[in-house]
Formats: sequence, C-alpha cells, structure tokens
Amino acid sequence: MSPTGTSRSARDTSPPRPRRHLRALALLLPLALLATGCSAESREEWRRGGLPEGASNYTDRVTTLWQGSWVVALMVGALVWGLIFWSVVRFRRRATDTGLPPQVRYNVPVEALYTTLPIIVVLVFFYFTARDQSEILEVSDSPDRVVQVVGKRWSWDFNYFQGGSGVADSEAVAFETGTPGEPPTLYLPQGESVRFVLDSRDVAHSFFVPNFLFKMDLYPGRTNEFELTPTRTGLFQGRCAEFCGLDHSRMLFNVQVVTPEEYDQHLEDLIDRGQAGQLPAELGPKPGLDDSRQSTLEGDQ
Ligand SMILES: [Cu+2]
Repeated sequence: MSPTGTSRSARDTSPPRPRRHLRALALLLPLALLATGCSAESREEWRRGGLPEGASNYTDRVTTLWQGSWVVALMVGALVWGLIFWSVVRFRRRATDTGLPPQVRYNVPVEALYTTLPIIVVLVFFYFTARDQSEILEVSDSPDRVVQVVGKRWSWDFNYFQGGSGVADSEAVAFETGTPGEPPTLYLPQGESVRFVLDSRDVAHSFFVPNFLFKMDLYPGRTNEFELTPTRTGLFQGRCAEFCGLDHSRMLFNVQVVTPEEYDQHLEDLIDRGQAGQLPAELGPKPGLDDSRQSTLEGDQ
C-alpha cells in the first residue's frame, strides 16, 4: 500500500489501521451472505420473505404487506450502511493527518432530513398496516360455518356450530377436545368462510396457524371473533402463541382442511362417537378464576 507504512511504527504509536484485506472482507461479506440463500428450492421461500406457504384468503394481502415492509427496511438499511461505509472510507485517517480533523456541528438540512424521513416511513407503514388490518378483521353477517375455539391450560377444545353467524344464534353440533399429550384436530372446510369465536377457560392464549398467516388472542371473560376462508386442503400445524404457563410449548393442535362434504362427514363421525353438541360444562372453567369471571364465561355461552 503506502510506502510510508514501513516508517509508520517509528512515529505513530496507535494500533495499525485496517488495510487492504479488511477492505476486501467488507466487500465480500455481503456477497457471501446473499449467495448462501439463493439455491433454487429456497427461492420461493425467499420471495415470500420467509413466510410459510399460505393457506387462507388473507395470504396474499399479508405477504404483500410483509414484502413491502422488507423492501422499505432494506432501502433504509442500504442508505444507512452506505453512508456509514462511505464515511468510514472517505474520512479515514491518513498517514499525513495530524491532530483532530475539523470539528463541525449543526447542519440544518441534514437534521431536517433525518427528522422528516423517519416520520414519513412510519406514516406509510401505519397506513398500509391499518388498511390491511381493518380488511382482515372484517366479519360478514352470514358466514358459512361457525367454530368456537376454547383455549385452556394446555390444550384446546373446538365446538362446531351450524345455522347462524355466531355462537348465540347457532346450534351446537359436535365438539372435539384435546390434551397436551393428544393434541386435537380442528377440521375446516376448504373454500367456505368460517367464523371463529375465541374464548379462554383460564388465562390468555393465542390461536395461531402459521400457514393461515393469522393469529388472534383468547382472553378469559371476553370473546374475540374473526372470519377466514381456508383456501387449500391439507394438514397444518397450529399452536398457542401467547406464553400461558408451564406447558405452553405443548399447547399444539392440528388443522385439517377438507372439502365441505368431508367436513360435514367429520361432524357426523364426531356425533357417532358421542361428541355431539357443545363440550359438556364439567370441563368448563378451571379453578383459579374468581367467581365473577367464571359466571361471565358461563353466562356468555
Ligand atoms: Cu396457551
């Protein structure tokens, strides 16, 4: 590099400055990081930004929001990293430098820029997130099916309803119940809108099916609802996404999306197995809640 390097140690006691090999490393590292993820089979997953393959009518909307957020984040990242590297290289200490560089302060245009740009970014994020969230949380007056999901430490109960838009105006048809050792399977019909009515028997849980790209919390004493249409048949994993105690990690369930005919047949099968109607009350709220919350839970249903 510089011929002055040989005599540097004689008059400079500071540690050696980064040299050519460090500069090469700085250039190669981002390339190496990019290259590791570009095999053919993972290209589709990269396109989705690491999201699982979608299976609900919200998939496209959520994926687009996620991809857009990544694009903005990478643009901001590239700008910040670019300015950092440019400053590091452009204003590095040179062999001929002596003493401190000129000290500057206050640059109104730059300060105005880094105040307004983040505000604009946050407002754009907020707009698109709020728009998509209100679309996704919309419920119709006449869903095709109604399912009540009841969280409990540490498993799930599913009550299948028919003939209305919620639990209050529908008839309980059949139920499924699970334990941490035997996770239950929730059946859903492909291509039909399903109203989910979420309740908890004890503490806060969260109903999460990664392939639906959707989750919503379950609270004791409060009913949450959302509507969703499964778009493809298959077996999917579901889990609790709210830490709820010792066996939270075992609070799993399966989601089996089938044709509407198979869905009806499954309800028939449950009835034949003696699982008709709603889950019996003796499996209801567990000890640990005070009486007012217990009665709210029972009174609502
Ligand atoms: Cu839980």
